[in-house]
Amino acid sequence: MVRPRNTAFLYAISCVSLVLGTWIEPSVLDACPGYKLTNPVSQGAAFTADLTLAGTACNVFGNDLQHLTLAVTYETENRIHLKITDANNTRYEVPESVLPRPNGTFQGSPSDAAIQFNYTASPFSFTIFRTATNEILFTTASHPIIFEPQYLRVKTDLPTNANIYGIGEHSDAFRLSTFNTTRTLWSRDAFEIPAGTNLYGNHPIYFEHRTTGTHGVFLLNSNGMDIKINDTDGNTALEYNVIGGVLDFYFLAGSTDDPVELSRQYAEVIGTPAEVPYWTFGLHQCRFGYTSYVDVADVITNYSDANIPLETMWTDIDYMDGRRIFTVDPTYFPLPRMREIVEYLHDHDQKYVLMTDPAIAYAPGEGYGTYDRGTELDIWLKMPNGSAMFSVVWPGVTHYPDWFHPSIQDFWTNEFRLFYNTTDGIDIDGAWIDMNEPSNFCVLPCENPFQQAQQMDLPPARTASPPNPSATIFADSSSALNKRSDEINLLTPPYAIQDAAGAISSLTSWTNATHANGLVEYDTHNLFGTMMSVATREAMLARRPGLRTLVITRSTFAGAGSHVGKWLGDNFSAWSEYRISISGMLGMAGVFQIPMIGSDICGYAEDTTSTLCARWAMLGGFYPFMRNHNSDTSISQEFYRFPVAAQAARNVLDMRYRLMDYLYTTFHQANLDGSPVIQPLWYKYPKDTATYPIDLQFLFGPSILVSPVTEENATSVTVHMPDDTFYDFLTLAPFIGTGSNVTLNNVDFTEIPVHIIGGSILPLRVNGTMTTTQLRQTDFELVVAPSSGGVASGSLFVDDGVSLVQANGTTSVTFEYQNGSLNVTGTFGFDLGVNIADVKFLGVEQAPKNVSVSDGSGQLKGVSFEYDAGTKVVEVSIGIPFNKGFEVRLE
Ligand code: MIG
Repeated sequence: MVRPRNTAFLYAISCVSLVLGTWIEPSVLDACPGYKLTNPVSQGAAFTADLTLAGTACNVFGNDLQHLTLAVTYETENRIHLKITDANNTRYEVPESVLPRPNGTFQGSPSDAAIQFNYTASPFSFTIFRTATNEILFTTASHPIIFEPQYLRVKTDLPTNANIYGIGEHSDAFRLSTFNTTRTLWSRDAFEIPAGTNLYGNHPIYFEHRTTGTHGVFLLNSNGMDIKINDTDGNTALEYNVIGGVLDFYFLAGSTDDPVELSRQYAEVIGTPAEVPYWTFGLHQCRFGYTSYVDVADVITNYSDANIPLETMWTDIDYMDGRRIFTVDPTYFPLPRMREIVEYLHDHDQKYVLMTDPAIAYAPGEGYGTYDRGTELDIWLKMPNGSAMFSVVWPGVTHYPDWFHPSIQDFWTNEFRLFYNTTDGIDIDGAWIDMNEPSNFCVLPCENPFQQAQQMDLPPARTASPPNPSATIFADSSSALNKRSDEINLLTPPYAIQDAAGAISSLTSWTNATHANGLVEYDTHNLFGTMMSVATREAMLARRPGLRTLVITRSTFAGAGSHVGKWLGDNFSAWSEYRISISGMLGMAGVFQIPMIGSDICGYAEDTTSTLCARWAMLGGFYPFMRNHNSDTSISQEFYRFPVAAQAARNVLDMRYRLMDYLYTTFHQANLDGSPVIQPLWYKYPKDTATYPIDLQFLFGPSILVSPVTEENATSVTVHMPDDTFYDFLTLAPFIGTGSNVTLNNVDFTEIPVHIIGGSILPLRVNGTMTTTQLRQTDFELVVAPSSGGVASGSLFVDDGVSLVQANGTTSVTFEYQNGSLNVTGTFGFDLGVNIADVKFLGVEQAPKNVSVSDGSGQLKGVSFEYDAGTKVVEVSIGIPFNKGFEVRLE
């Protein structure tokens, strides 16, 4: 395959020798002495003790620490915090500034808590068990704890065939295999997101589901680690192998019957997701390789011409001058033209997002303001000798900003303000941040970054002919912490994690690089992306005070979702990648609390096909973050390039637009309490064992089941329909699930099977619009989809969609349906300014004789209704302003 050198180069770096990490006989580790517990002190919800090495040190990867301390706190009824640290020395811990800890002490007695801690003193081991069932959820009884300077090991037994989810970021099945699975957590620029390898983000949390309940285990640790799950001779176990920090566990009880409770409990620890602006749920279009502002303008126009609602246009690093951040290329992306694009977009209620990378070009004496100001403030990540670390990224030789530097926020905010402003800059609406693992093209030993940059032709020269500077680009406006002692090896630690890039400094920052506060990259590497995320969000908020923003990042750590959204990185255009994107989304939105998530629609690397792109448009219509993005060397794939994909996009965007307030309400709930925006089927049907491995169907919010076609050329899909009542989203006809597989046939390339789950009431917009601004001016219609028991409920949250603190008031509506009567109640503090057009009652067996509608002021006259015996739908036309409660009765 012949490819331009940059991409070829990326392939090369992604294929660097796969280092297998350190392998050691499990029996050697199990022969370690472990610890002996003494001085136990119990005080209400808190327990502390000393741990002393219980025999001859095994010194597998360094010397066993002699003295540890154990602290166990019941923080809430559902959460136990267990921490084991060095008794004599302060060790690195994830700074509170990056991940603030929850506080709280459970006021009841431990036996009243949902889960309890128990221990054996000698040799020391502990168990966490569920009070209601006495089941052991976590136990170290069979495997000694090992605590060495650069190697921590904790191993718990699991049930055979345990259902384990999480421990990402990964591109494997959502339910992790219990055979020979190693999840390495170490941020990596992972081109083509290979299965079984460490990817961009790090989330050391797992959910374990049993028919008897769901619980979670979070290890708050940012050091590199391998988490291994294996079944040896029928004994399944999960083992943490961590190369630094402390053992800081949060055990979450979850629930015996509602897995979603566990999501909420995890959010109590790491924070609930940030609210995003309403407009961010529209379609985003991007690609790497738009050659000039003309390409960008054309895409905007072409979407409009194709009648596909494009909400947000993006531009990748192409716009930069020599790929330097906060600059524009004077010929290909000159500032006046960029401003013209922004003005055009804003005039049409559309948005613009630009890429900002972390690495800053090394450019002394060249008048590059960003470099000069950074140097002046000395905000660079440093080598142990105090000099700024060099890396090689797109602009050539670069420095990385030190996100722990006391001046970094001021610097970053100022750069954003200087470049991304309304007066003489580019007034972006959202920020896209990439390469923040951080990625480095410099290949170890990286002795001469200058030479490497030159060999790689960085920054690359432009090959397209320059646009005509005087031509018009828009025809008309028709549409729409702690220093390390010397014996610590920061570059090649004794236990080698299975980093697919090789050595832990390979293709990233040197792990001995030092931050302004003395912390080393060895400990904080996995935090780089999240820290850049927070700084970027702050910079964006400072530009438009009081308004929410959108920041989409590639690298994340636990807690990132409270600040930003994420995309799933460099996938490629293949059906397997289309399928695995669902698992990726389930991980991020379902477990890791990063609901603003999506995968590059139609595929990033390689060439898409019309049918893949069509199917992916529809699947992407049910990603919370819906963006079509493409690599620089792939064929064009904007939806309008293929008639079938264009129609698919129009169809799914209509569904998505109608559902947008439902999605927005779901996000609002997530922001309030961590309720998941995207769910695996088993969250809803926890006793249905057939749902446990499913990761090709998913719930979009609490009430919508999406079952995409998953095979190339197929127009049917065999899916699991739980024992419940469903309704087709488009025909509204009932579908009775029996807890078995069903084949859905005749699913055209422009269709996607979507069902409403019985028991729901959906507030839909009637739509017919090209932007979310227009959408918000269209009426609502309610769809009442009763359960088999004849009841349904739902809710709606509306505010201005943009202000941080709901400055213009809020409207919260509750819908309840039973005994043929729909009750709508709520507070209407935000003026919706639209009507309730109609209410549709689904699954009605017989035509009602009469339908009455009343609001506070009495019965409405002249209400008409229609019954469709085929679909069993009663449609009641209403047409009253949606500014107060009302009742609809089928009689
Ligand atoms: O080295 O900015 O994942 O979305 O198009 C590649 C160019 C750098 C990687 C991102 C991809 C983006 C590309 N970037």
